[in-house]
Amino acid sequence: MALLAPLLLGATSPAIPIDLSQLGFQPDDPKIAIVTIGTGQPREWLLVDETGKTVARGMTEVFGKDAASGGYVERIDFSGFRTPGSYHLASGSSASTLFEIRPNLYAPLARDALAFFYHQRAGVPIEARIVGARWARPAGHAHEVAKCFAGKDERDILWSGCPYSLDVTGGWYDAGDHGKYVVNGGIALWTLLGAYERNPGAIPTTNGAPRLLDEARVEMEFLLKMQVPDGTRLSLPAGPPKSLAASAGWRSDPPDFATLDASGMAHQKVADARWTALPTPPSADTQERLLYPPTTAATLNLAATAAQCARVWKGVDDAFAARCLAAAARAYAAARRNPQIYATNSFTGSGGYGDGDVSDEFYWAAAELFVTTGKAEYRQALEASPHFRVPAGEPGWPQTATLGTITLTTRPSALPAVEVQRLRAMLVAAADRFLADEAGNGYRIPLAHYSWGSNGALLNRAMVLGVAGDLTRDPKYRAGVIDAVDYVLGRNPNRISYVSGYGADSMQNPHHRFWAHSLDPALPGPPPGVLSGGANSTAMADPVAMKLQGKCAPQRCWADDVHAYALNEVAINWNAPLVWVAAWLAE
Ligand code: 9MR
Repeated sequence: MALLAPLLLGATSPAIPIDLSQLGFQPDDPKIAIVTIGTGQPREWLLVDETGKTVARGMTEVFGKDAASGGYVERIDFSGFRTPGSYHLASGSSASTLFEIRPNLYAPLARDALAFFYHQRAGVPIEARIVGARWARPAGHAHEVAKCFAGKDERDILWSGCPYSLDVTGGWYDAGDHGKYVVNGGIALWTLLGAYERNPGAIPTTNGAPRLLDEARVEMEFLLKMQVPDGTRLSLPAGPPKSLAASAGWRSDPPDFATLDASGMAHQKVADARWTALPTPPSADTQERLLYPPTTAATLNLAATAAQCARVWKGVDDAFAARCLAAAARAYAAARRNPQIYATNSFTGSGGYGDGDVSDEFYWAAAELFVTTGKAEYRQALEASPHFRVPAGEPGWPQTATLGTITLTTRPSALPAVEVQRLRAMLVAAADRFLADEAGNGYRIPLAHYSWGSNGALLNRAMVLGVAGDLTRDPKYRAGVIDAVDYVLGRNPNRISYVSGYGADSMQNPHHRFWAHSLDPALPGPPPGVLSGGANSTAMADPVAMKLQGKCAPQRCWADDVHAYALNEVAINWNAPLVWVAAWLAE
């Protein structure tokens, strides 16, 4: 006690922190903390309760020099200690802040992570009675009737537009910007609906906050509005990009335009004609809103989620389910008719979400449609897809095959049991590969690369680990999910909880046009439960990231700065797996 007192009170030189989840730990879960002042030899650690009594002790495990964090890493594993209470860890001159061991840690996180989607809603006021006065705001883009982009784009490509306007009011803003993108809306919606399909009671909401299904419906209704009316012929770049060089990817010059039947396709996005300044509350956006050309990828995002909608709302709202099914079938047929209409990276004012390989979107849509309808047409298509055989990978907006495989392996369908078993083994193998990545970094997380939205990637991996846990009942997958969530909540070399409002030191200044308190004190910071994109050492596009480039170890390439859009933006496709994973952990 006497020995530890100075550390606790900070009476001497400040102790070097011990990094751990700032939310704490559940009694029966693994409990890992990281010490970064290394001697090369295992050292004693102490777990100390609030009265100063040492309640557990052990020796650190030396990992050593860690390229991912740039530090010298030792681990404290106190998983065996299960008594609820408040504690801190100490080892040599290192100490942690106070943290809790207690049951039922994750339900509030799941609820707040879901509330993010309500905050991001377009077209409706965000009400004080639900979010509190601080985060209430008037509706943004309340009557969004948009025309198609027409004229010359940034690369001097001439677009002829379309003969209609669409009322696309509603849905969720994608991120810190006010774009509404069908690619990305799709995966985010699928993930929320997946949490619901897995456990309809997963997230009990309180205080009038929207229920999971009601929140998901907001985006589904929007995606349906983005569908091209029947009988529409449009001039679109059709076919593969002119340069097939892999390095050029979807950024290469588009192919020649052709006039084709675009009925049933989905527009890629509706967004501002020009980037708006920071901050711009949604209701203060005066930019023209435009529909951007339909793409095969967007069309398949609509087909997949509308097919999922058709089974989720069956028995809940049959008319809506039927509307979804019809839209899904139309979208899928439109994508088959126009299989190579890719987004071009040539419009300012919004993000690209360009994807030059839609084979995975085709597989995903076919899988969702097959599980919903049992139709042979969809079964043949998914079985003929390479994604039915190749190893499953990390889900993401450009890589949606694993979403289809999750649906095929966790929802009842007419797929033969032997195929379901084979696909389950494929998913479990993917989970095992993610777990294998833990050995490669000192903080022991199931991730090996830190690109734009790395926290979202990590949580998508955690979702796959959760599915593997469901399929196998092997506790190692829950341990992997905890590793991922602990990292996001503070067990990282930035010593930050990347989830606003969760932990003593949490993200405060996301790249967001409304939660931009650091730019305008009249605006709020982020509400609780919002996930920062996270460390990014590979696509350091923003001015803050550029300054860090070459100077940070991958996990440290991050800053809590409103201008750091490549490091500290928030997005629906990143918060969605946070919802999924927190709900899974809360069970
Ligand atoms: O999440 C997207 C990431 O994978 C891309 O590398 C990046 C650059 O194209 O764009 C990210 O998505 C952004 C989108 O384009 C616009 N809204 C904000 C998104 C998150 O930063």
